[in-house]
Amino acid sequence: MVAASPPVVLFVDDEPDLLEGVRLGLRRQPFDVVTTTSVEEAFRLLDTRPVAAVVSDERMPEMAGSRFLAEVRHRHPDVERIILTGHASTEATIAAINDARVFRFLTKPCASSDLSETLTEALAAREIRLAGHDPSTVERHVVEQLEAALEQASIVLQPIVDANGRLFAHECLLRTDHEVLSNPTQLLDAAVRLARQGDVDRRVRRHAAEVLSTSDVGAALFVNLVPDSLLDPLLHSDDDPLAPWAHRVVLEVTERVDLDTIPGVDEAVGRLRARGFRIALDDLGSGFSGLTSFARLQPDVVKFDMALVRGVHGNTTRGGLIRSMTRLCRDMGILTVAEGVEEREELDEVLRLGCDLIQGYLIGRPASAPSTSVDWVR
Ligand code: G
Ligand code: MN
Repeated sequence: MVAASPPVVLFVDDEPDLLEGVRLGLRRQPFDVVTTTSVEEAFRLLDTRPVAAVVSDERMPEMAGSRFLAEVRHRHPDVERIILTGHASTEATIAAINDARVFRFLTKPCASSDLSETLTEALAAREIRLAGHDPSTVERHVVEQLEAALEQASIVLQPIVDANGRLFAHECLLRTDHEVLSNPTQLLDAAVRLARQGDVDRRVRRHAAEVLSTSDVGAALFVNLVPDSLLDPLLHSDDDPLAPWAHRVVLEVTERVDLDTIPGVDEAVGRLRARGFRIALDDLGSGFSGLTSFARLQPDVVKFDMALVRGVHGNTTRGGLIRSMTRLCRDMGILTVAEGVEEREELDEVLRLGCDLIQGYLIGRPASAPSTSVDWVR
């Protein structure tokens, strides 16, 4: 067997003297130290070399270290992150923990022994974390398949109408006809396995922005996000493709994921709202963390899962749940959507129960272009 090459640790700091000290202090450690004074160069190195951990200064001329590390987390989720700073402001600390999820927050001056101890721990933690799903051990062709599927993935649009049958909005849905990853669920599963969900969502947001700039979709466009993407630094910046359209975008977060597993989610949702985005709780009633997520997100829109809508006209429990939720939502100024409406009876019943908006095959199927008229059968 060929011995594995030592892990690479990248140091980013605008003080060349500090970097020189680090190189000296760590020269006997079982990892390769690479240094740079520039964030731009750091990204280039990360793209071209198999870096295992990044240690970054907080105050740098190009961008805050915590922001840089948050970006590293999204572009290279398997790279361990550590902050080394002389000025630990509360704001920087919060960003380092919530957005960059650093392994450790070190303060200057930091002894070489502390530094090497921290790095040893970080690299060991990384080994354990990757043992389950290390992209380098995943067969190369899975990565290639994901990339090919992502490349040719597109979005389709499904109309959402109001109680009078007027077009209100569309929901963006991912589509793929890749030969292996042939449906969105397979594509998303592969993305999760390779820690690339963020890439999928970014791609959808790019398509969504294109749709908004070229077609009439109604008052709003609903865009699904995996909950982790709520923390994507790009989404919180003016560079996100959806940034100019925020006031017309409703970000859908599914109740199927426990928000407790995403630290800092409340604060992130608050910042997204401040940017103009509205938040929808998707799939409510599918039987996961529903009411907990409801209280947590305080959504602008609630979407009842099709499991709740199916056969609602003949089921008093489902009907009762929808009735009380629509009442509560109305009192709280939250819009309600009934999803997956397929039958005329379901439509009549959800409207009677007070749903504001309707989506489903009965109204319109997902299609590559937005609907200009809908099949309204009242
Ligand atoms: O989780 P979310 O609600 O975003 O999922 C929407 C999915 O439901 C899409 O894949 C869409 O094609 C599908 N869908 C939309 N309307 C209907 C419907 O009326 N019936 C069924 N069975 N599926 C639907
Ligand atoms: Mn949805």
